[in-house]
Amino acid sequence: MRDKILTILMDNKGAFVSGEAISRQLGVTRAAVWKYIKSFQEDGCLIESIPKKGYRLLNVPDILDGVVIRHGMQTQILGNQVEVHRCIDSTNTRAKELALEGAPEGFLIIAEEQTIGKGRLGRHWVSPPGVGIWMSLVLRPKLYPSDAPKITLIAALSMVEAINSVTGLKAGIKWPNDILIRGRKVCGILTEIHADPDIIDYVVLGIGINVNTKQSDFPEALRDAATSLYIEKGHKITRNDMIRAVIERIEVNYTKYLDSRDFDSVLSELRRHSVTLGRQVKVIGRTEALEGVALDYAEDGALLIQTENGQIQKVLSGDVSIR
Ligand code: BT5
Repeated sequence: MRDKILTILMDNKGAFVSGEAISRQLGVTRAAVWKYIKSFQEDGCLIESIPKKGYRLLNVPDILDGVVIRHGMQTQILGNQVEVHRCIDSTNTRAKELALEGAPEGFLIIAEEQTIGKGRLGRHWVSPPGVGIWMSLVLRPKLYPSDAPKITLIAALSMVEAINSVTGLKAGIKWPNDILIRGRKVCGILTEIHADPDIIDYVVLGIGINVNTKQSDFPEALRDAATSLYIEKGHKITRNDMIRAVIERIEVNYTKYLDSRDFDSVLSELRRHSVTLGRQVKVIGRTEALEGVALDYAEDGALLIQTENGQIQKVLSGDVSIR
């Protein structure tokens, strides 16, 4: 009921809707409608209430909310179901739990705060309350497990596009999973998969974005390496809008790839937004470290490094530092 009433108010944002019309449409008493309106106001919604005219929604606070995110979202599959947490260990952990229980493709889990936010290889992802987007999507692509890294790259491309469309800022991709602005990390992606030998069962696509984080919200050790959209833009960004834009871009790029299986066009976009290619880099992989020039991407999205002796080496995963 809460969600339905909020949807009616948002459909009519800026205009009055009478309590009677809402109660008639939803088959509840006017007293019940009033109770919900009061609770929205307590949550920070600016709602005018005038006798004989009704209720007028003027502003919704930037508290993460499934109804607000889904309102006006242009997607078919992704984000049809949204689970929002005030505080959780990790949205990726929760997404894996839900995926194992059969959650459908597109199920979205978001949290205001994570206590055990995860990076790759057991690293910690700093996820303070109220200022970021910590979210995970359950995906079920019909792909070979070896194609999973492509999902990370498609998400990275979608992130750069969404940041640009919402803020006008130009972000770049540091292969494979970092989004940088002015050389500082604004977003990280953690893709985890569960698969049989020849087919993916599910992918959990975890995305962390520093949105309204102030410099002082970052732990000291991260202050030089991390940034946020707020720091770069100079004003706050509405997280609910940003989430909608990210999900929309992922759906476009993800379904386009799955339908066409044309990864080359993803690669050409990735090249345009890369901050890695053409640079002298050091890559620390699972088993070895390499230094050289990041030449290009291979057709599967791996990184091609030309080492000092002229050899070209293919790196499937690793941490890149730009020299
Ligand atoms: C990543 O790992 O960049 C993947 C981060 C994914 C986070 C999302 S949040 C929603 C979902 N649920 C989760 O539990 N995780 C995902 P990696 O490339 O390993 O980078 C980790 C490193 O980034 C850390 O060791 C720090 O140096 C740095 N770092 C940690 N928190 C950061 C932050 N908030 N902003 C920028 N850098 C950060």
